[in-house]
Amino acid sequence: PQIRFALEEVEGSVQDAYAQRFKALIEERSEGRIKVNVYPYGALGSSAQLTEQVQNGALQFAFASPGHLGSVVPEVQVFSLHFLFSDDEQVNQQIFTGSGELKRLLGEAYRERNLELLSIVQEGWMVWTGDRPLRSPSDFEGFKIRTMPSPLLVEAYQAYGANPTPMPYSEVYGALQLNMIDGQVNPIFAIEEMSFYEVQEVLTFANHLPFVSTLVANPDFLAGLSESDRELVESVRAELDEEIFELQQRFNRERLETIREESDIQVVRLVEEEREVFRDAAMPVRDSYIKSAGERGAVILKAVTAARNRLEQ
Ligand code: 6CS
Repeated sequence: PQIRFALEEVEGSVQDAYAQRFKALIEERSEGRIKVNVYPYGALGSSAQLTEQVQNGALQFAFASPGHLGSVVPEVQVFSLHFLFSDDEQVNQQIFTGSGELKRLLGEAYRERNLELLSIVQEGWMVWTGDRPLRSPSDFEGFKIRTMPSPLLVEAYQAYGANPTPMPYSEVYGALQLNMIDGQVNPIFAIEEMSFYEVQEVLTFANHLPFVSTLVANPDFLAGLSESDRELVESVRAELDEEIFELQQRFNRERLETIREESDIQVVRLVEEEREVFRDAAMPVRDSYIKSAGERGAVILKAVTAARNRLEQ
């Protein structure tokens, strides 16, 4: 069997590290019977196009970030809700990877759209970059921020008073450089490797949302594997959950150092009272989530809240 595995991120990214480890472990443990080819961002198309290619079987594996998937699988926009998840990455890791409800419910929603959800992969806190500090919604007044296209991300920034502007990842650097947008939002490792920090003045940490991607596979491909190959894929996938969680923490820590060495960018960390104002402003988006994701969305929201409360104790 052959696995064509496409990424939404460039070489050196968290997704690339994931895919390289996946390839090494699968090829080694299958003694070369399963071959994995990795395609970094840019080789095969935009995030939306990669998802279509997994759905129609042209690709066997890909990353599909909820920020790009919201109009295909509305339920996945739970990962677009600001301040819903814990402030503690470890707690979120347990919510995402445990045998919990979240993955099971989302898995159903994915399957209905001919996608097999394999893993929920945390890649670090979303950080706002801009030409100014973003300490309160008044700072967002008239601020043109590039977001991923999921409708509820757009709605959250509208609630803060900003002008959200979705565009493909590959166009963000140029748009910042030409001042077509004032800022964007992504984890630190991405801000470093995409060079966004070169054309921005300030990094604002609100820890409002962990960046999450999902590993998806073509369901017919998985069903066509022998039982032992399917078990191999499953065991490697499970093993990588923990390994990549630690790796992303290291990437984000080290690359913040790199950014600080290579630029004089200002770093702002919001205090609790400042975060509170954003949290209040973002609350109505949860109603929109239930409207778009329906009954199952309501159950997902409850399950996340319950898991968070339980794990934070
Ligand atoms: O902002 C984006 O569109 C992208 N950001 C990251 C960190 N990964 C994939 C996603 O497409």
